[in-house]
Amino acid sequence: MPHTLFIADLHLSPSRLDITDCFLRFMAREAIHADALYVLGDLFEAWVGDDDHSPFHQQIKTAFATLTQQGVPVYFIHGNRDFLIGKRFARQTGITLLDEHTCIDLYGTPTFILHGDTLCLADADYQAFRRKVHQRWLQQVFLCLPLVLRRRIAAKMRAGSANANQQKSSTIMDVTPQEVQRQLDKADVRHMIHGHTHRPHVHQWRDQGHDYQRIVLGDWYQHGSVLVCGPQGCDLQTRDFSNS
Ligand code: LP5
Ligand code: MN
Repeated sequence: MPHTLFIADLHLSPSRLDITDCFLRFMAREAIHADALYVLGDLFEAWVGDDDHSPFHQQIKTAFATLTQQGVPVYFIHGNRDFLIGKRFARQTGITLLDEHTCIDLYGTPTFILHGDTLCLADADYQAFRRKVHQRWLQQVFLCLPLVLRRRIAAKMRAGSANANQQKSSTIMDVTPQEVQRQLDKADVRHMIHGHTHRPHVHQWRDQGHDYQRIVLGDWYQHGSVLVCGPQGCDLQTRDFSNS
């Protein structure tokens, strides 16, 4: 059966080899049979530049390169942890980097795909942080710093973020419904797929006589989260970390 796979928010790091193993199994045994694989951001816990060639990153890059060399197209949308993944990474792995907001034809259904952070407008502190770190000049300056310093800054940001998140309500950290509708209307589509909020769910609603659907991918923390879409629709599934 033809099918396309979507994943997001794996937050891969050497400190969680259970997640890494599950991901590598997924790539070798499942993704290989798909029409395409879409990674909707936050593949890595933090990405500080394409020149970070640690053995861990090399292993992940090899998994993508193997998949694309075998003819499975891989598309990637940046998340808030790995927005510095660049052209060099894309060249080395054969993946295609997509715009932060992209419309695809999913077996005849126009579908809007994104990481999901731009939907969280109630989180004003995050949106201000995002505007800062998305400035091109600041990114260029950051990328000129020595790797060890970049890693240290990223760790500080991660700690600052974890700390800030403890003070935020769950409503603030979820999507803003009006923004979901606004982005769908702007793109003139009724289906959306995203990650970021770590609240896996298939939302369905009706507005002005039209049916809408928003699928939220889960994060890979206690288990993997994989969306399998085919001509008949989409199925949000989980993958066990301990399956060998
Ligand atoms: O990521 P997560 O799930 O914890 O929370 C996100 C938002 N947080 C972030 C920050 C990232 O986690 C940090 C990633 C580092 C990337 C690599 C470095 C690249 C640097 C490039 C520089 C040009 O995105 C969080 C949201 C949450 O999602 C839910 O939507 O709430 O937003 C924040 O936490 C933002 C805070 O509210 C304010 C910022 C705190 C950061 C403190 C920075 C201190 C850095 C000092 C450096 C010298
Ligand atoms: Mn995210």
